[in-house]
Amino acid sequence: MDAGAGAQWEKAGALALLRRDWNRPEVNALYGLPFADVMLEAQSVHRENFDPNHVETASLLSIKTGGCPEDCGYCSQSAHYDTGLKATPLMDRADVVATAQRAKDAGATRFCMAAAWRSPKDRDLDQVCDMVSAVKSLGMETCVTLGMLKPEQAARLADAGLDFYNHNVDTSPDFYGKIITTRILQDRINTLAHVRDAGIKVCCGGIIGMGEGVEDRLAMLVLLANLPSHPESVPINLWNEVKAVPVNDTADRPDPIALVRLVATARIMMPKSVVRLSAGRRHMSDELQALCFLAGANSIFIGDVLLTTANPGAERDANLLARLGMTSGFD
Ligand code: SAM
Ligand code: DTB
Ligand code: SF4
Repeated sequence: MDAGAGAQWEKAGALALLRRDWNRPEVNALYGLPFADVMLEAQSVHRENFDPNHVETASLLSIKTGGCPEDCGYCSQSAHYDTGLKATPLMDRADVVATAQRAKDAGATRFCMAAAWRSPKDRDLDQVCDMVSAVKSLGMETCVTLGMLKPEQAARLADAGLDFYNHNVDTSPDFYGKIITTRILQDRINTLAHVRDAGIKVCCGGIIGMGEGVEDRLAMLVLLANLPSHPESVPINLWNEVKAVPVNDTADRPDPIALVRLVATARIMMPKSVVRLSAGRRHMSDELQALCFLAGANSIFIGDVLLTTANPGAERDANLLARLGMTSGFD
């Protein structure tokens, strides 16, 4: 490792500092280190902050599917594209709770409820708050992702006992307008601030493989790591194909080594955040996932489906974690 990288490690390793002043050149340099060096740094940071042999297991449920007024160019649920997805209304609380119980029995410790809304209506929020309280009483961590929130809506979710709110920045500031035109990045940042102010933990990350460059991926990490506080959870999604959405025209499956480098860089920049290898694991070999865990990824979604697209089944995941000697909610 060269002296410059060593200096960065000193800073990243001094955890009290939790740096939020990352700049692009130093992040480019970290990302571009020889593979063994960036991996060593990432693993060192990881071991200082987490059990490196443990992976968190979360489960997703789409509680309100499709018909979304936003035009996110990657998403099956946007009403702007003819993706063939059947829209369904907000689920009943009893069905959500039964699904959460099954997810818990199958090894999930966190239950994330997602709705295809630009922002929730107040009457919808009443129902979601009831779902949050009920799922929490099963002994699971709760997460919801409902689109943009007003400060009072975030406060109501906090009162219901919500643990995490997922709201992704999705990509770099420069690339944002190429994939979404119905909102701006600042809208996302405003909601993240309302969530924080309400005392809810933040889950915030993005998607790769939409045609963005490595520069965009690193700019996204800089954006995340320079937020007023690091998100407690950072999901890194590999774009899961959806037919008839604009991203098909630009999508480009990232080099697997580039994905591992990105995970390692995220781990170094946000040492105390849980980094989730989120959507797209069905496209990853066991070996690639193992490298991502070595690089500091320590959370996955389990179950056959994410929201509307496929995920590796529990059998494959449990088998992989067992071969790696990793503990999880499967145990
Ligand atoms: N409507 C809310 C929102 O956008 O915040 C919540 C649901 S939305 C489906 C949650 C996240 O899923 C998006 O921010 C995006 O990062 C991710 N996502 C959506 N479609 C995806 C896809 N095809 N592949 C990977 N990630 C995807
Ligand atoms: C996140 O970052 N990934 C999850 C969760 N947050 C809500 C969603 C992944 C969705 C993948 C596409 C689908 O299944 O529709
Ligand atoms: Fe709607 Fe969320 Fe899909 Fe965008 S990502 S279209 S906001 S459901």
